[in-house]
Amino acid sequence: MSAALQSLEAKTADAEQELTDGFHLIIDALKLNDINTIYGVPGIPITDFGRMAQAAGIRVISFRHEQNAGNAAAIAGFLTRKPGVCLTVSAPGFLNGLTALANATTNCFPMILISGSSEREIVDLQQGDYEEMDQLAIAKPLCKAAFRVLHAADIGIGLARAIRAAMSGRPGGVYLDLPAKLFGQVMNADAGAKSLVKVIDAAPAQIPAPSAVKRALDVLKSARRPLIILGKGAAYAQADDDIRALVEKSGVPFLPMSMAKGLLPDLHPLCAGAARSTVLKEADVVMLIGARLNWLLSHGKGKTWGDAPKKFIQIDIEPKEMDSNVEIVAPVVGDIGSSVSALLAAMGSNWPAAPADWVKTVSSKREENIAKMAPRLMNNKSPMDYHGALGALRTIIKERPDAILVNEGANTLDLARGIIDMYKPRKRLDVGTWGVMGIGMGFAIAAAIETGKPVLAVEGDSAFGFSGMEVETICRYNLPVCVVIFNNDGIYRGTDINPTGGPDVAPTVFVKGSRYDKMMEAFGGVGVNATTPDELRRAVNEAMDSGKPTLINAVIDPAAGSESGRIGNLNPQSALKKK
Ligand SMILES: Cc1ncc(C[n+]2csc(CCOP(=O)(O)OP(=O)(O)O)c2C)c(N)n1
Ligand SMILES: [Mg+2]
Repeated sequence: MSAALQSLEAKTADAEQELTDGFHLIIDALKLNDINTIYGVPGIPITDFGRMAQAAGIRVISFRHEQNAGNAAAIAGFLTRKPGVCLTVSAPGFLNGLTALANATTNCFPMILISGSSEREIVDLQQGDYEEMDQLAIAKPLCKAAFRVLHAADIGIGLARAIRAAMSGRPGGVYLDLPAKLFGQVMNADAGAKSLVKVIDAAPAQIPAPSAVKRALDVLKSARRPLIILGKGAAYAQADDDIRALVEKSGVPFLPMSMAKGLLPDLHPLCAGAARSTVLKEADVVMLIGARLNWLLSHGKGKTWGDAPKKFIQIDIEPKEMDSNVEIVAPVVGDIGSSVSALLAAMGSNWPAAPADWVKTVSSKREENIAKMAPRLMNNKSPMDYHGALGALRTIIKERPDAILVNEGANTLDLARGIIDMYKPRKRLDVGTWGVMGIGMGFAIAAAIETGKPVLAVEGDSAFGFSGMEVETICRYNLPVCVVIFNNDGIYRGTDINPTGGPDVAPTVFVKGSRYDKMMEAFGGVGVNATTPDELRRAVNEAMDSGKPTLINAVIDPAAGSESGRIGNLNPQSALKKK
């Protein structure tokens, strides 16, 4: 062989070794940005990608339905302040993930939905490709940003844009469309490595203007009945020490929204959680920290807010949030961490304590309400009512404040929120802004994976049904998740009847006497049927001690609940007489 030919062969071999492709570039780009877990469901065109990602050391958690994988990614984003990634196949898998993406955006959780997609040439001519769908166009209105990558050389930039969009400003969901052809595209390995981007300072601090801080403090100082409302934005910010310092330095009673519970302990002397209606009605100055005046706060007006004139101070990273429902007299636009620390600094060392008579009014009301509830929580009825069962779970969380509580349902949600005190930040994960059913198992799985802490999922029997098949996933990964199903035979109550007397049951009623615990046993987990608070307490403690996947069927009196839990007033009423 001639020397020239030999050298040509060597060069060709080198060149082959120095190729990379779409599969590897996506994996390298994720790892470069410390994204080490993917939640998803395999299939064309992303099956091999999942295998390669696992081989490269990324944890790939496979679900039974993309909506649950998407919810897992979303709550991973909330817990870690890094975008959670959900990976799906094209059209139907993408659509299954989309509800979670939209929900993440509504709740301001950073998440990236990555979906494989079919051949652009065929999709765009609508020639009927395998799983044909213009996914980018469909995702766009439901998330913060949507991108498609067509060339391997753009993977680095594509992922960088997705990460920045998900995390910066108000966080939210991002869609990243990866057509099948992209995965196999090859390019020079060196050029590929150089094309990757490590995102620097993905959520840059947004410092509030000093004049805005001063204005806010002037309003707060003028208050006779001040109130601080903490939203899940405040929990997301992980500025726990400063938020606590702000509350304590000001001496102002605080009301935590559902997922902000535990930011300061619910038993803190300034917590107004058990005096909610009093403080909303009577406060004259309300400082919102990472909380929006949406339906959950009755839009800041109407009966809930009483007749006393109100002034609102609002701290939010999104300027458009200001004046969205009522006038905000002191907008503070900035990230929560920077804003709270600026407020603290500007308060100085001799900030006057909040008016003592107001603080006393709030704490008396709170003690009165807590005392009223106490005996109901100790009842040992069988079948259980909500209060008896939740009384048991409340003690368990008190003894295990590090456990994460996932919660969905109607009565099961509203009563658990009020009854189970939280002691630490970001330990309560629930249905959020939309009140969506179906977050349960996805949230529970991601909470266990991201934090390593035990998880207690308190689920209405209807709520559980939306993601129930994932108990197999919980068993497969042997996660320390204890699911308690409040089984009252249906939605709100199990007692409705079909007025026609026909064979179909009423639309809100399920099979009576169901044994959800047997589902868990089918996959090798522990199943328990609990009929009294004592049995329930014992079973949950055992599950939390052992860390074994457990499902407890808690038998609840079908007549115990009320229509829509606490929000029955939102149901439209017929003006016609009931027939
Ligand atoms: C995706 C979705 N579908 C439907 C609803 C309407 N919905 C609200 S609560 C609920 C279930 C309530 O029943 P359950 O979980 O058993 O709780 P319970 O009140 O019986 O304790 C439903 C279906 C919803 N919120 N989200
Ligand atoms: Mg129910």
